[in-house]
Amino acid sequence: MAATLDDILSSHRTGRAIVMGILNVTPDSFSDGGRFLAVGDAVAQAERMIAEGADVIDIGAESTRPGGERVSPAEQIDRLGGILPAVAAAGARISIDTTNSEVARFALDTGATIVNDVSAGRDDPAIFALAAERGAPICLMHMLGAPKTMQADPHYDDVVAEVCDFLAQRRDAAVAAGVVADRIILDPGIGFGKRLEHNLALIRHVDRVVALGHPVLVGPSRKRFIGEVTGIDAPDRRGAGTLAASLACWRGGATIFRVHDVAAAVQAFAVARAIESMQ
Ligand code: HH2
Repeated sequence: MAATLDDILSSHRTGRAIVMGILNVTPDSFSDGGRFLAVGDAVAQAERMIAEGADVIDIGAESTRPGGERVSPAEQIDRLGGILPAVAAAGARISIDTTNSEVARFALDTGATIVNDVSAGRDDPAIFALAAERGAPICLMHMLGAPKTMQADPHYDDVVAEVCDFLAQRRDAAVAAGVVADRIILDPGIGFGKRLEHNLALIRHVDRVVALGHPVLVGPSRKRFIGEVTGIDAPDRRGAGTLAASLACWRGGATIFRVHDVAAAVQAFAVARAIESMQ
């Protein structure tokens, strides 16, 4: 059974792993860019991920890959227009991966129920008021700088402490704008303005993000740090590394996993959960 909104928002207390399948309606995403731009292809991919056990489908119309170009709200809405209602009609719970309140509003009006904002409300502060008005859960992610420049020369004195401080500040800003604290999800932002050692430290110590008291989402899927550890260049061959990183995060208390390969994640968490339930 796919998770309910309550299951998702209480997952940090229950330990239930929530699998979020990625649907990028973009020409340029680093792993699946250009594959799901047509309505039929996007809906078929969403249906496949639902059948494989996805709890949420995260739909985005703007790539946030390092060096990526911005996409206007009108263009994002145009890309999402035919696809969002069709994916909603297929029975999926949808989160909208955008930093723009107009795009988020359009998505909430046409079938999305969760907002996934990789800028944590910095790109467009009106996104907080929107989430508050609709009672929509919102994911706030850490990013150093912006996608265009974030990998230029990322530096931290203490990456885990700095990411936690940032997330606590953005959480407080969202609450000040009217978002109910229980509806806030936090994400350390794997790959967003981070070198290999920063990504590994955040995964190793994700329990400190969890200690902020919110469900924690992680998105290690197929990312470059897996290639840096293993020497595997092709993103779609980084599935095993994705699972290793996801399971490490789950042991640290993160519970929401944004992945390209839903079937593999569902299988891995079923086994991990069965082991964990033994006395
Ligand atoms: N990563 C990406 C996009 N959105 N959202 C959250 N909350 N956390 C993440 O780690 C995250 C995210 C980047 O991955 P992808 O969508 O596969 O690629 P692209 O940005 O090139 O579309």
